[in-house]
Amino acid sequence: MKKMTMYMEQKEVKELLAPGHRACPGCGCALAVKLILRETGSNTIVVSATGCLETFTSPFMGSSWEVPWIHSLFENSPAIATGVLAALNAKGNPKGTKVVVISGDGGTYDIGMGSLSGMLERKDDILYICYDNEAYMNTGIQGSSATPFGADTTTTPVAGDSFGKMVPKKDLVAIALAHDAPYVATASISDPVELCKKVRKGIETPGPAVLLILTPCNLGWGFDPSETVELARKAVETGIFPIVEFKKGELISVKKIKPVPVEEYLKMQKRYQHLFKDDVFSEVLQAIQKSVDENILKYGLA
Ligand SMILES: Cc1ncc(C[n+]2csc(CCOP(=O)(O)OP(=O)(O)O)c2C)c(N)n1
Ligand code: SF4
Repeated sequence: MKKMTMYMEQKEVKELLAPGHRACPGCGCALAVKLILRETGSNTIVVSATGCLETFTSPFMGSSWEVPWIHSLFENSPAIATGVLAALNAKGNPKGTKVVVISGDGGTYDIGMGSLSGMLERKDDILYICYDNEAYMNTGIQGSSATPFGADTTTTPVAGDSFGKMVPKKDLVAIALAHDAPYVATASISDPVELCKKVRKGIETPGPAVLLILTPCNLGWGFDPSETVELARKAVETGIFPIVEFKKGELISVKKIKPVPVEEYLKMQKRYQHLFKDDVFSEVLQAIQKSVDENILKYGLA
């Protein structure tokens, strides 16, 4: 806490996500975006795809955005951002305005993946941020390809032979690295100082940067709104959400942990409750712990 206060004291904090928006209490995404905008400052144009963020910040006749903001289609926020950047550059971009995309995991891992791939290939100087709540929350908690193995959603239900999501989450970090993105990192709302530093680095890196932020959703994951930050912290401490940072393809930092069993994280959420109700799911639990152990080894987290 002391660390955060010191960091915040160094800068003038002007909230660029105005209060009064319609996010659920305890929404991890709302907290993340507030932090992101503190770091980007007002000389920024934000593009957001359809999703919870767009919906809760822009009800008809209102907006919580204190920066220029464009709502794109669900599938094309990176392409829109490229157009905004091209327009800025055509006018010489005299103020050095930055372009930032903030999209959900459905908009990123699934429907906008082709558009993101194009943006990364073009080497556009854009910071792409995915707020990852691990499902399509705005339309009723449908599973996305960011939904983790074993999680219960409305389209990966626990019924019959199904134990929830039956395939693992896609690896967005690996996908971004495969495009030679010069800056690729993950962050958690449980460490706002680090999150803000990574936003800054992403903005300052010439060319495209990709930042993946885990943003717990109390409605979709099933937990008390007071536990949002604690849950985000537990995701990091177990190793299920590794905090890593790559520059020009090289791993330059990881957040070291003393790993706690992943069950401590899973048990906090209703979307995993079925795994603890019947021994038949013990193999699923073991498989989740095994994949977490692989993360820990892969990145040298412990
Ligand atoms: C082409 C298209 N398909 C489907 C939709 C319906 N839709 C609107 S928001 C949304 C879910 C967005 O999910 P995500 O990107 O994960 O953001 P979240 O709602 O979780 O914040 C969907 C499916 C749409 N708007 N456009
Ligand atoms: S459904 Fe989830 S992501 Fe959407 S506003 Fe509520 S808490 Fe936030």
